Amino acid sequence: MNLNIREFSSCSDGFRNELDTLLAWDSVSDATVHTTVADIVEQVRLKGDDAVIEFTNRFDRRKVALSSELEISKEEMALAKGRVSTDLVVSLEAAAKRVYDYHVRQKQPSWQYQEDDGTVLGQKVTPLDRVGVYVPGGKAAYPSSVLMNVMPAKVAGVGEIIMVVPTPDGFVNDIVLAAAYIAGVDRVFTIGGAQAVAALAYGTETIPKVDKIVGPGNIYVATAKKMVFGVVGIDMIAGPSEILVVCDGKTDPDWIAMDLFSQAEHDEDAQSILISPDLAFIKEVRLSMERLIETQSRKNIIKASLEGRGAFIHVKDMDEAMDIANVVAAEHLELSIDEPEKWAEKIRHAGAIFMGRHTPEALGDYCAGPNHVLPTSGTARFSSPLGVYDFQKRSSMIYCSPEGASELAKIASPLARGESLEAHAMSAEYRILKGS
Ligand code: HSO
Ligand code: ZN
Repeated sequence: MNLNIREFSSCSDGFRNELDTLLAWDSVSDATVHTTVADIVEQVRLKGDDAVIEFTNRFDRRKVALSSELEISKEEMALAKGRVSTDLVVSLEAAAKRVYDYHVRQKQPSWQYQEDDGTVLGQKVTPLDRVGVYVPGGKAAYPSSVLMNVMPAKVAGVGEIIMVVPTPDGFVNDIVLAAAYIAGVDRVFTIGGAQAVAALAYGTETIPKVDKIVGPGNIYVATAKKMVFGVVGIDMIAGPSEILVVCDGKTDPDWIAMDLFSQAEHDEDAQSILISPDLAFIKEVRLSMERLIETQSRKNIIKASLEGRGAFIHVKDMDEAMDIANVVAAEHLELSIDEPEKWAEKIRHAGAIFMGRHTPEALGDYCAGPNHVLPTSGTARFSSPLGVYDFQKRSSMIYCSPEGASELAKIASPLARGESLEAHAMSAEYRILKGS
């Protein structure tokens, strides 16, 4: 199949403009969606379960009468797991364990230090009490995402994990429930869309109010998450998946073609880019893609994604490849090159870095251990993969000794008076030890 994928050269005039156009992505700014979502959120906030049931019946074409029908029990989850093939359960369990083991290393303990006069300062780290995990239904229902969202919360010690997953037409995804069971989700509700986000944010008679909502969703879910931010915490607003492969031309072109496909098959808006200093290699990868796409069950999505947002970029050398990779700040960056450790030192912006020729993104998506919930659309410039730290919060701790308080008060008092805050000044001055 002929694939009409853009090709750029970094030395051409206007390359930077072309790159900016290629990378441009407007995530959540649709005004009509905004109005619709605002209405749904408001109704759920005011009417609770009644509104959730009404929207669920309307949007998911269900016939729920009682709110109790919205919950899936632990027993039902276990039964769903029983219906999933043994191979798949074994893989889910192995992946869950690896993801858990990786995230355990991220857990941050409380810390403190003592000053010479006995004053103790520190930070107390506490897991969130209750978290909501949004799992999309339909075409992007990924059991692997259940593991990736839930395991770090588990490691952090979150008190209760509530999962919401829409079941359009009543269709329940057994693999998603099996993953939830394996990951240790506490409660599951079959609701989705903006109504699920609002229910988690404000709580209803049936759906418990959570402290933070994580997990990917469509534009309605993303808009609702933005809207309830502040009432609850949210993880991030994820854009379409992206991969940037940097290859020196020495990897099998079929491997690179399939790595690019693996992102492109997610959806038509996904972005797959190859950067190489080897023009002949770019040609070979193009040929591999044109041959291999015929074998792909999702070839229409792959084609649309590659032709819409994909690109080949020819660069003069590896230094320039790294510079461009930093501009792209891709969600996934594959360094399919010699000495990836050396080159990775130059990378400042990427959600996840896949090192060497034997580390395709797909392994990270499922089971290597690191999280696959990653910053997209260039947000790797300022944000990080989902992790245990997203489910922990910190409180400052200050414990003054009498001597310490006395010395601090001498610093605080003039500062307070400088701000004309007399009560502050006096509160501090009361602690100054007599004769000091
Ligand atoms: N690549 C996706 C995650 C995923 N892949 C789930 C397969 N399943 C995140 O960008
Ligand atoms: Zn993926």
